[in-house]
Amino acid sequence: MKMTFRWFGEKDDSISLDKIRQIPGKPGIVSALYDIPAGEVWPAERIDALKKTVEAAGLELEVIESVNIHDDIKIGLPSRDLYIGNYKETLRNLAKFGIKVVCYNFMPVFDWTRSDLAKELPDGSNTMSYEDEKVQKIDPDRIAEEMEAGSNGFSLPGWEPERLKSLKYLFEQYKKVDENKLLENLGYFLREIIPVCEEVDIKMAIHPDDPPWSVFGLPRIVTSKEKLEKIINLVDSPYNGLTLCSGCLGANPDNNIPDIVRYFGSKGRIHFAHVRNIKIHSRGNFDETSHLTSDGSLDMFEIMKAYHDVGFDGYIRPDHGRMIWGENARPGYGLYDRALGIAYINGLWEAIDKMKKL
Ligand code: DNO
Repeated sequence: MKMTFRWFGEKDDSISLDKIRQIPGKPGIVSALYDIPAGEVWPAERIDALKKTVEAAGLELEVIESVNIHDDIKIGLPSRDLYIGNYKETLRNLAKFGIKVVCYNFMPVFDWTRSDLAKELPDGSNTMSYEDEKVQKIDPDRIAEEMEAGSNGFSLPGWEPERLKSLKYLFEQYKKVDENKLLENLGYFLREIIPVCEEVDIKMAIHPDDPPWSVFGLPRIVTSKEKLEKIINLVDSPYNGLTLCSGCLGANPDNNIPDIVRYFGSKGRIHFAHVRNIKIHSRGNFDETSHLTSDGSLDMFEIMKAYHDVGFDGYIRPDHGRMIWGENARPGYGLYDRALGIAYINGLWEAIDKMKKL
């Protein structure tokens, strides 16, 4: 596995590359051009500049999270062809700078959703939390404001203001899109772009829906093993793969994460692993926790063992962490708890590796 760490760029991250370089094992960087609206081409010069900044700090950039998909593609409007054309051009530009994996999601309108971005835990740390009843009661028009209000002044990935300007219009458009239609539209998109990915050697890695059930009545199609299977079968190519996020899928206790890792890992379809632990209080209600097995509901040893057993050699990163030791950072993306997560994941991996050789 190749360890990485998500970074939001020089202007919009409280954590410098110099600090990331000191994390044990020196992880690679996962980043994006966060200011470019979904649907637009990423200019080569901007990608070049990002790559040079990362490399000047002695680090590598091979994974992009995310190149977001324009809603017209998800809805299946005639204008999708223009946006798919732009996506292909972005992929070609990224390939020129050695990008190997592109993470993306296919969630209608909103990316991930939480009811609280800084819930205080008994130990004084704070974390992101999800209560289904609270979320489903929020007027969708107001959810963007609520997320922004709790974001410590940082922009939140997937909640870029320009995406949220036309909420009413988008909700209207999605009335015509059920799960089957959304899957069909994903198939259309993948059939167009995967040949380009094969040509330029970039692997696509779809991220699960977070949470893995419908929010505000919008359709969701990346929520379970069965649905992931449908997605990888839309185009049978190793370039059509997954970002396997343990905390997203694991929020539904019906999803057995080690089994899902083994199944898709042995098919060579997991290109990017997000390792996150969560504590499920009851169905639909959970807090994000430290990565440690004993702090959450997921067995991180079993998850890492599954990755090891299938010979996982893709990219991996610690996912959201809590805010600890007084850090003021983008919710989920502080330095300390994620660095602890890396040390823990590496520790599990080394132990699993060496125990097998005894
Ligand atoms: C939030 C992230 C998501 C994720 C996208 C992938 O912290 O998990 O924004 O990056 O859904 O496209």
